[in-house]
Amino acid sequence: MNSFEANFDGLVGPTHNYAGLSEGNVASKLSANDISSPRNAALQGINKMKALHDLGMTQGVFAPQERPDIFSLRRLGFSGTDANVLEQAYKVAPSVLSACCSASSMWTANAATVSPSGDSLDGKIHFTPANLTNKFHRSLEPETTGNILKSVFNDDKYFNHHLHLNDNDHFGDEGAANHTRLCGSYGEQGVEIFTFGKYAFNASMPAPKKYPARQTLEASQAVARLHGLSDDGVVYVQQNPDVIDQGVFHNDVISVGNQNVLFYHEQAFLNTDVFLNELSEKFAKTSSEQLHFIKVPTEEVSLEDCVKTYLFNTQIITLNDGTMTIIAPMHCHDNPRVKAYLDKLVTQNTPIKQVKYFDVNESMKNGGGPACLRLRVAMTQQELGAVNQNCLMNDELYSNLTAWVNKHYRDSICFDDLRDPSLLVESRTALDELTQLLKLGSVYRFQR
Ligand code: SUG
Repeated sequence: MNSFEANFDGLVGPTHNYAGLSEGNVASKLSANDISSPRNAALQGINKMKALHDLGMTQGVFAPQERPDIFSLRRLGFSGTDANVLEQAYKVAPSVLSACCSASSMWTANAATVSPSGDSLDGKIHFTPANLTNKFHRSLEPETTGNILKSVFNDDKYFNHHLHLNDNDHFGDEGAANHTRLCGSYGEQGVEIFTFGKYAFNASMPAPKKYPARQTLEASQAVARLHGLSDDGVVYVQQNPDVIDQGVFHNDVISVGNQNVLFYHEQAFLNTDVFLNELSEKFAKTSSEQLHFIKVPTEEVSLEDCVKTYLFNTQIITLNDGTMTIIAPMHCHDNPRVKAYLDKLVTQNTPIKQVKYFDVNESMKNGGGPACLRLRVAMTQQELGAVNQNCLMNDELYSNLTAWVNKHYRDSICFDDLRDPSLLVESRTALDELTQLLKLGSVYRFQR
């Protein structure tokens, strides 16, 4: 295969905890203040990466961010030694402390939007880190995300890196969580689907009423401009505001695409017919493959079941034999209606032929399924050759990462642990070692 899709999964960081930080994300709110296991969370993620590698996929590893984010706490007025900073924040602003300790960068679907070289005017792969402005804890991520992306994709002959969009709700951008791409073969021009939650400059247009729309149309348009995408290579579609109000905070909780397949819930979009017509027309200009629109009706799987099981936060991957496999969380297996749907799906006339279930429960409890954990980068062999090879999963990296987690990560964390200065030291020691393992250079502030 000359072109393919690589998945870069976010490694869960050493401070992984449940802080209930994400209004609009049902699982995050439900798990607030539960005790987390950073070690299990990281191992679950690494095991998923290894399993995809074993399936013959190109699998990358994306480093976590430094947390506690002492630099942000100092910026917000806490001072003294690092231990004083943590203690003061714990006493007077516990919510700020939790936010500055979140390991949320593990959900790399939100790290950036990536456009492959087949789509861009200059023939390079484009990366724009997401500004994640809607949630304070996530808005701390883009700068370091940019550093890590530049270190992994470090060759300007092939890769073009942009600055994240302006940090303002008008340009709220959640990266690949609201972006999917249909194509014939991965290396050819495809059609990029940008899903948005609201219009930034027109309050009279439809928008959710209860929960925030995290992505604006204007942000999506800016990313498409930066990436040099042609009008024929882009479709914008608004997410149904009612589903956002029912807990579908990102589009990848309600639809997912791969090559010639779009798998979506019937309530996912506004003006679905107009959207699918435009998509079909544009797709037909780029590929002669037959398009498969797999629509899941509410009567078969309710919206509530989608949000609980993350049926659509699954990865659809193309194996080397050309068939597609769904990578699903165990929650889909354990829900009889969703399991029955998936059992039926693999017998039908679509490219999807099997489902594999994974335990990513530590991530699911914060609203992140298998697809949230990965950033997709469609690329050619040549482009892969220009990637930092130390970040690509193989048997050796798997055992090194497993040993690294077992050496540095705690078994459990609760809110009170976040003020512990030794957690900061442990976390920095671990990340410093990781940057050597992955040969990333000094991507963190504490290293500069
Ligand atoms: O941004 N949860 C993340 C989950 C992101 C899922 N990503 C995608 N759907 N692509 C979020 O809401 C919860 C953190 C906490 O509550 O401790 C959190 O940030």
